[in-house]
Amino acid sequence: MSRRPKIWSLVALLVANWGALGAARAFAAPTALGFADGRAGQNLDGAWHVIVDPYDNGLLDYRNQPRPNGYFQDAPPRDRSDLVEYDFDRSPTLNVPGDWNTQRPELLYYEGTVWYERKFDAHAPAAGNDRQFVQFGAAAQRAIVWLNGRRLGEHEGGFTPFAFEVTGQLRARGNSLVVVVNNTRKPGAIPAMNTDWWNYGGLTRGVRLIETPAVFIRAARVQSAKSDPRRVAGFVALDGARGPTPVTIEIPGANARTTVTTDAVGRAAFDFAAAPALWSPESPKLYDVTISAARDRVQDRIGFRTIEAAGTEIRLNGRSIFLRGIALHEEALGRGGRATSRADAEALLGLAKELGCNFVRLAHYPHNEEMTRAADRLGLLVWSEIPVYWTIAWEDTGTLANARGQLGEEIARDGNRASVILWSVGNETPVTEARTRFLRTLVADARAADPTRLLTAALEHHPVGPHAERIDDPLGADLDVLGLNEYVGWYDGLPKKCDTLGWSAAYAKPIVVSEFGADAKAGMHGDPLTRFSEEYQADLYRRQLAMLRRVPAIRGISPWILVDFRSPRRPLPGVQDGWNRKGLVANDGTKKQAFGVLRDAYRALTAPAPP
Ligand code: GCB
Repeated sequence: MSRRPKIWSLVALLVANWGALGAARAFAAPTALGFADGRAGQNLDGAWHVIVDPYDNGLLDYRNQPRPNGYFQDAPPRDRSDLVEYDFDRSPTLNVPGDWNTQRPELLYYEGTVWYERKFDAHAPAAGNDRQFVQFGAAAQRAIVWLNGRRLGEHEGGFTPFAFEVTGQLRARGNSLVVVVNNTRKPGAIPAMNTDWWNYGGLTRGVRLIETPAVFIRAARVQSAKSDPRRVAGFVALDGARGPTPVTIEIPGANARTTVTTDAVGRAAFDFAAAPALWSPESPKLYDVTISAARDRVQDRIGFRTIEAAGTEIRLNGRSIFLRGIALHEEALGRGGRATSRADAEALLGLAKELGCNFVRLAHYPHNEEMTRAADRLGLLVWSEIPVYWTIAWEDTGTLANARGQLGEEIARDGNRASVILWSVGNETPVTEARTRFLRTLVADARAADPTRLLTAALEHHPVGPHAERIDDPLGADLDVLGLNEYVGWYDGLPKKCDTLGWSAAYAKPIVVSEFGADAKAGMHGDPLTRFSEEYQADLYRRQLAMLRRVPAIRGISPWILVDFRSPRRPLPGVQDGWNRKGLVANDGTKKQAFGVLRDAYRALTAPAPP
């Protein structure tokens, strides 16, 4: 199953000047390796040299023709007469992982191309490790990668990992790794032209060299069987196996193990008896799980739980639950910019815990892996999504391929996280036939890739009377949970509208109110009718919570949003200043009144019933 990225002609790529990366062919699987963190290798994070290249000069000459001697060559002048107009070694640096926007003031609004370069000596691989890969946590939004002047491949989609095999291509000394990253918004991309968040660009997640034996475990899913907490089921996929190969899956802490044999393409499914203590928000128990095959052995910390929808209930480990949630962006508390580290994840999710949450919506794209790993440890259930947001080029086959690629990579990366219970395929996408067809393809993909988790999307709804709204989106028929974003009291009337409004749905399924909210600038005060005051936001939360309590099918909420976040759509001077202020907490950590309103409501939900 050794997969090499499909090599396109550089000419085709460049003629379209990045446009080709939106096309279907981009997804010829520079597939990331599972279990990468535990593998031997070399961390390539830190200071990378960069060249900001708004005209794509490093790829194209003045006639817009591909340059054979582009920046990817990373070659010094041959002699003192040679004309070379770039020099990575003397160029400034940016930190990886990290967005470029918040590392240099002049890059805050930059949308375009930046070249990243790093030189490194390759360590000798550990005994028995014959293959090497370079793995990127994410490059926002698209990237082409070269090692020692040789093109490895490219990737589109700014929030999921990818890898290239580099076996036999590394030198002991002075390797040059060059990545050209571009974050230009495009109508055919995912997301497309318009979002309500910052278009952070760059190598926003870590870069590693990874070593493996010739035959290695590329991917595996080890989770509770769909409705049976006494069985563990999943699959394993080997890379490099020449024939049927035994694979052993062990959960020593639960005294359980099984051995299965892979088929001709290196895959095996398994389903074996095991009775681990179940993972839940109250008791987020994780087990060491070991998988071994041939000379390879990987380990992960995995929790076991079941998740099902039954009628209008969501059942965790067989018991009906209410999701006390909050939505958040992947933006670092206190400094803005992309959250990248374990500490960033724990700061954000720690605030959600303080609020009394058992659930978070990680909006609007796959967050970095530290987030879902921290959610596993902290006991937070997760809604995870891809950036199929607002208007997308629904008829474009390349766009669909891009969305399918991002969804597949997200599920592959986080399939072992007990915290993740919901995959969402779209956010507020206006209903048309083409849109619903597109989203149904994603639903079918997600079900095939992961038959155990629940599927959702933030759906459309319409008024059906002066005091009645209905979720009537046709995609609801295909989902397990109906996501609902509603802005009653902010974009839709004033907060008192909540007092008389009722909600219904065309499907007898659980509803999760995936957004409601109001902007408030921390420290700005007024009466409850004063827009942007803390009092307005707090009053809206009270009325919303009262309205939503009247709808029995609502089985969870994730109000918008935990922390204020940067958005180019929010210019109001002195109030927004480029930030969406719907946070319950300002980016500097200041809590607004509404934080207390929601915390008290969540406390009331978990308080023991009076005798
Ligand atoms: C929405 C979007 C979210 C926005 C929010 C807002 O419906 O899903 O991305 O940030 O509204 O604040 O307007």
